[in-house]
Amino acid sequence: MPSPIHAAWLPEDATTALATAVHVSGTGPLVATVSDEARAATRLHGGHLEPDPTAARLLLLTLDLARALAGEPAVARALEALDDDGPSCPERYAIARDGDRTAVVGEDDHGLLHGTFALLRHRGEEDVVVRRPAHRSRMLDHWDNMVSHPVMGTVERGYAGDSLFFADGDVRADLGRVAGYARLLASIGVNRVAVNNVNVHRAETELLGPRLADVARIADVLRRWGIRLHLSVSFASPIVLGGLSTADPLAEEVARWWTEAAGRVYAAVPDFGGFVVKADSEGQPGPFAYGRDHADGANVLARALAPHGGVVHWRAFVYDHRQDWRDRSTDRARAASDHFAPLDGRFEPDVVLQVKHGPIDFQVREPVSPVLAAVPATTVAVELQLTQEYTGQQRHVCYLGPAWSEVLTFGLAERGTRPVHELVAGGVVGVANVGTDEFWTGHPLAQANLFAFGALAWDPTADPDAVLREWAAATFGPDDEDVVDTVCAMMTDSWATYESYTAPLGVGFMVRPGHHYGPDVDGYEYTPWGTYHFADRDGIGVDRTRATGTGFTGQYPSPWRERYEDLASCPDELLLFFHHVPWTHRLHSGRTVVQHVYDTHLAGVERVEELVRQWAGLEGRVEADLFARVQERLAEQRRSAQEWCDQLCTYVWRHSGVPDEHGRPIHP
Ligand code: BDP
Repeated sequence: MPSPIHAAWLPEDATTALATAVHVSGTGPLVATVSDEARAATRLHGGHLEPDPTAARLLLLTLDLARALAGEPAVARALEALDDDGPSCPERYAIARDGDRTAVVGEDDHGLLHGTFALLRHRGEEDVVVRRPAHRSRMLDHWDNMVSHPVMGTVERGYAGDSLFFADGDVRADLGRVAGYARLLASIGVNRVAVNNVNVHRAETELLGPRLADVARIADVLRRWGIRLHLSVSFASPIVLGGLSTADPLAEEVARWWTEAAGRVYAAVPDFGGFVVKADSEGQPGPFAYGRDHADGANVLARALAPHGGVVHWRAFVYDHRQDWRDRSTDRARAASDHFAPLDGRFEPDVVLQVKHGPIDFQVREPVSPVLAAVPATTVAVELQLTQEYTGQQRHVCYLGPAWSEVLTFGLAERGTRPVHELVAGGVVGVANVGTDEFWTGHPLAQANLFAFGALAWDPTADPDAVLREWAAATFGPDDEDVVDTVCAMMTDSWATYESYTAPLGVGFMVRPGHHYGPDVDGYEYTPWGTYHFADRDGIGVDRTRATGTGFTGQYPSPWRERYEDLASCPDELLLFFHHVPWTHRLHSGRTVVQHVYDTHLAGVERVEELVRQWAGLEGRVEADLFARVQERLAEQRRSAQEWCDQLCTYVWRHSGVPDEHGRPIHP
């Protein structure tokens, strides 16, 4: 018998807060969803839906209806809290208690849905809470293929089974799993989902044409949970799908084709979110082929969508993956700013420039991408990666909340005072990490990354440790505090642990080419991909300074350009991202680069051994299937961490000839 699907952070007992006399009323389609949630909970646990608001213990209301019930003290408190909170804002909600009565008041039906789930999560410690999303758009991008790719499978960089949406070249007939997924997403506030891969193959171009009715079926499921569907589209669609001879964005017939295509999509999916485009990148077609730039390219799509309220997420991940590794003047880190900074001000208002959080590619440690501050007249979104392509592929525990929090709160602009989350009017986008796996995410503990994505996209100033605890309590507790404590203790520093035994000091990559799992220090070193560390017998690191290197530091506003330029002020964790230094260069920590590698790698392996022991202590206290799955993953993490450690230490020893200060036997 197949295992049941894990309920993640929404187990049945989480819904008991709804199991009382519940009155639901409001305006908007999501009110029906909230009613259904309440009905299911009351059916399971006792309680009932109560038509008379004065007889209800729990009132779930949209603001317009709440005003009429202001005589109820709990409702009055919620309304007061909303008024005190400042200007109205879609999706906002308040939860207030008065005696044994609770009111959830949503600014609109979306707010009511979020408030209802918040009630389930918070289990009512505070008397009054008001929450508004920091960003209107909180989106997940799936890299799902319709037809299984010979190397990538149905989910590119997917480590959690197959696609939830597609199978055998089609949209799945049964979208039951999608409904369960949408409910999970709604519970963490995600409100947009792009269903297909940014690398668009022939099959997926049809989503925009002959397959629209199937797309509409997915959209119907997502809509029930307040989620708008987006599609990744190929820039060459006018040719591939439309049979035109060109996709030149300035050609009239191309503009007409996109306008008609958008019209067809909106006829099938009236609340369609928009297009996601990866153009002129890693083999995808784009405007460069016609001598046009990316503003020309993005604008033609935006003009087609704008009348319907859609947006184009245009990705800034544009670089030459066929560069000559001997030419040290090229630098992949520079590419996005070089391409997009000069275009600032030229984009249509409905273009969202989607920028990966770092200048390279989701490495365990990168500086924040300077593009986020380089296009002030453009709407930007920051792109994070949940799927852990370079951070252990959901085989290693790696809670990314702290990494994302660092990015979102990093003071990139206005002399370090303006954090990234204030620069991204286009919101936060994440590359999704779920699939058909019974635990959704392959590694059960990787569910925390999905949860944290929602939490931080909603409130980027949230404390990632508090988010972790909330997730762990919802998933494993709240009754068994010990389990929650242990899980948190294992995960809180798991990103730092992963960093400690993999590529050091911000240098990045060093992974096996192609699948990107496990160590291969020189795997990419002599390839065109532009991801080098330049190690030789004298030293290691990429000189990206203005003085002697690629000049990348000059793309940052002050104070970062100066801080990164100067060895004396460059933070240790980014040293090798910005500087080429001798092996014996001394870090601010007091250690040499060589010694840093030895120490951190050995400590990293020890920490993973401790993780194995910590988890073993939970046997019998968490579900057996889940226990076994995590245990199996930890064994692999242990093996892999040792492999990383052996390779890195040996490599550094052989290149530098400098032994470990403590004489440990680390270099065969
Ligand atoms: C890289 C992945 C590749 C993606 C690409 C992207 O290796 O599979 O297509 O990013 O973001 O990290 O487009």
